[in-house]
Amino acid sequence: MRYSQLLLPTLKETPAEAEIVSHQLLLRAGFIRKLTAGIYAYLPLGLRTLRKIEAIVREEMNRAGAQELLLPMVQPADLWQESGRWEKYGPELLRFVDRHQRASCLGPTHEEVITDLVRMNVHSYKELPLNLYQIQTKFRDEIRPRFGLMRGREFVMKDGYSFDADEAAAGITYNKMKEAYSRIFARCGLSCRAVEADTGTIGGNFSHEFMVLAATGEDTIVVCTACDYAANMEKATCPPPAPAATLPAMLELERIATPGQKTVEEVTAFLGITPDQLVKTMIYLADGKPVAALVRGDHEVQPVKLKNLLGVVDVELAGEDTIRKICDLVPGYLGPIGLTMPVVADHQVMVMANMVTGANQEDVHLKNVNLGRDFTVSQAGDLRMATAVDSCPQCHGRLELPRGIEVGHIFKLGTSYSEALQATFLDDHGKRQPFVMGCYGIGVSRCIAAAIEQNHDDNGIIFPLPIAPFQVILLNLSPKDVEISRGADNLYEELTSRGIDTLHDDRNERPGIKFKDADLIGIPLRVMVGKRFAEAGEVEIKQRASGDTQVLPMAGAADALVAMLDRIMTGAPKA
Ligand code: 9G3
Repeated sequence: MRYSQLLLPTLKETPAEAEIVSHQLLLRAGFIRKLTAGIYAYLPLGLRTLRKIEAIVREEMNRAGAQELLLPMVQPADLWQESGRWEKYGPELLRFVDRHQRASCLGPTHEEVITDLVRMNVHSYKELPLNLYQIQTKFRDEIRPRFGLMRGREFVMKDGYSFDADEAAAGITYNKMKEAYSRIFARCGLSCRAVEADTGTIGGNFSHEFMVLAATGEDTIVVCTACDYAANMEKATCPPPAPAATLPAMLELERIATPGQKTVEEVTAFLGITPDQLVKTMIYLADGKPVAALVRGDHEVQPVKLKNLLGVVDVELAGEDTIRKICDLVPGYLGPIGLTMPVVADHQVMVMANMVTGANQEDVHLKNVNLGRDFTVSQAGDLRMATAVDSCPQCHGRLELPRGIEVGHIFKLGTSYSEALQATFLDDHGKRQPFVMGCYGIGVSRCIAAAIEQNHDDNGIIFPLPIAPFQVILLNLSPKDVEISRGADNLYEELTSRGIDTLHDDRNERPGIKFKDADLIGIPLRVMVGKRFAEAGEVEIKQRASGDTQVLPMAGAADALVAMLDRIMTGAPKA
């Protein structure tokens, strides 16, 4: 490809609306352009990168025995009414009616569609196991799309769905997918970790997320330094405390004036206590109804754990005006005594004695509050975020809490969809059974952003070779010089004939511009043809990732580049 004919509108300045580095660099490097909120066009280099990731996904999915199909983007409401999800989703599900007034939606995922297809076309256990996938544009009407390809409204997903005769077979399929995912992300040059994850709204009870470790990741994961334990913070279990041998004697309840002291820091400093002697009362609206959640002063509520414990669909922290108007309470001085709403407590609170809490009165706290005597709880459980001082629930080793970008999520679905849609097959005893399903997603477009978050420097993107839009960028540093240009053209022809993806920067621009653009778009290998070629018949090769450069005769350049590419690729996980 010749740069002079390419639509590659690089930018010097960072667009203001781009907050994270991958969004900034994708815009500056001319890979994407925004059409409207959360919806992007892929320009030629963006598309080449997308296609390279798709190719790796396809190879590994096919190797794992899955077969590719393509499902419609527009879906009829009646399948979602049959599964009971039509009412379950809010405005994130983009609904519309067609010209015949048929209720429809743009596909955010395809469980209903694929289950309908299989119930119509698969009838016997002899046809199982069946693993179907597609790579397709999804639409989810995010309320606040941002971060470019990281959280768009329209995005490319590989979504796979498996159908097995029983749980055991479904478990084998799940593990095959887990292995395939690890290979996919490794081959994409992404440092990725599979972590136990909450299943969210999809149902089922078992899932893993694939997290690309990056400081700008939206998720926090809990990783053990001593064993293979790894879980999303929403799922990571905090072991219940060892029951205290003997609880200290209950002291007399005391009211204490704490004027203007609201936060944990203020109250502990004011009273000369440590956070683990304080109990925080956090008020949430669980499916709209107020609930008080109690955690120790040095802990934080994990909302997904609270949601799962309460068995509700949605929990959100009550704002100050809700606390005042609806609950008739005082933010900053909340406590568990005398509440009319249900009170749930984290395990750690259940073993505390003589705790400090708010008094549910402005400027007042209580000392020596004791469970049982002064208040009761309706439920106790693991409600809190894990911390770096907790020990691993699996081996008691030391934990780390890195941030990650979710690029994949696989689920054991069980029979929730096959039962809802009466999708059954005849088993080997001629008995009708619901398919045991699994579903497997990869955010293909999000992988581009994740790769950049994990591989960049101040000069721009540093693409892992397997997903780079080109393998080599060839710079003609003296486009006005006929001999040097001929040298560059010949090398370009030779590299291309050797099957090397080469971008030939033949523009009438001075070298500095070409160096900056080459670094910005992050092509792994740069080869320069300039004065050195005219004087000594030599070219210079520079590696984007390491910065290593070498000079060698034009004659051996193509062989050397082929060898370097093989070395880098063999360094990468096998194809
Ligand atoms: C919706 C909307 C948003 C959604 C869903 C449905 C997420 C929804 C979960 C999944 C589960 C798996 C197959 C590929 C892997 C992920 N957001 N999910 O079901 F209507 Cl608006 O999509 N689906």
